[in-house]
Amino acid sequence: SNEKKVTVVFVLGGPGSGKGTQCAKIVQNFGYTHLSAGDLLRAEIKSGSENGTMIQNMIKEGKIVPSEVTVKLLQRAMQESDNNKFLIDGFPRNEENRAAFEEVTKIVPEFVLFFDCPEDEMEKRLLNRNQGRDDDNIDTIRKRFKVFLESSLPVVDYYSSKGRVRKIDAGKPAEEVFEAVKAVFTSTNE
Ligand code: UP5
Ligand code: MG
Repeated sequence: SNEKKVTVVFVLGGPGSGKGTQCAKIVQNFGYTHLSAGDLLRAEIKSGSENGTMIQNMIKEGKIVPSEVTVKLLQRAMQESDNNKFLIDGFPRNEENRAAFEEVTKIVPEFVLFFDCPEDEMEKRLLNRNQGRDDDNIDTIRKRFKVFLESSLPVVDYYSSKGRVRKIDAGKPAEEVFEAVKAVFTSTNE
């Protein structure tokens, strides 16, 4: 039902910082359900929804889809799940996203896992990914980096000022990054 008590961790970091990779490991070890906002939006395009073309165009330009759309997808995914622990990956991406999620769901995140990675490393990873994503070309990648710096980092700063951010050095090999992630999820004073 709507009244289900849930635990949410926001997983933030630049494009290619390793959010999806690390979330898969967290799922295996800590019993969370992984909800990638980007994956939900890409599934919405594929499903042929009336918003599909708008979403596709925004992703191609590295722009942030209106909160109304993304919050609904996240809320539906949480309601349809039997779990009550969620990793929300790649959301909120701007102040509007953050405020809308809070207003609609009344959920406050337990903490924010922030993957801090140098831009040249992220660029290298994205150009090597080769999974046919429309936005993994150098023009769109540059736009994604710009939006991340201008719109998404301020959200990290907001949670930082509330003492909610757990920052991870994400420029290392995935297994080493996960050692630091594990320490966050096993520490008692979250
Ligand atoms: N890789 C991962 N970790 C590595 C490591 N430690 N060392 C070496 N390589 C590593 O990783 C990227 C690549 O790097 C992979 O090939 C991986 O094997 C390798 P991944 O784990 O996929 O990184 P991730 O941070 O998830 O990168 P992603 O590209 O998914 O991040 P974005 O934030 O750009 O993408 P997302 O899907 O979240 O959003 C895409 C677009 O959707 C946005 O630009 C926006 O237009 C739209 N969107 C919204 O509008 N609103 C939302 O709320 C969400 C998305
Ligand atoms: Mg991802």
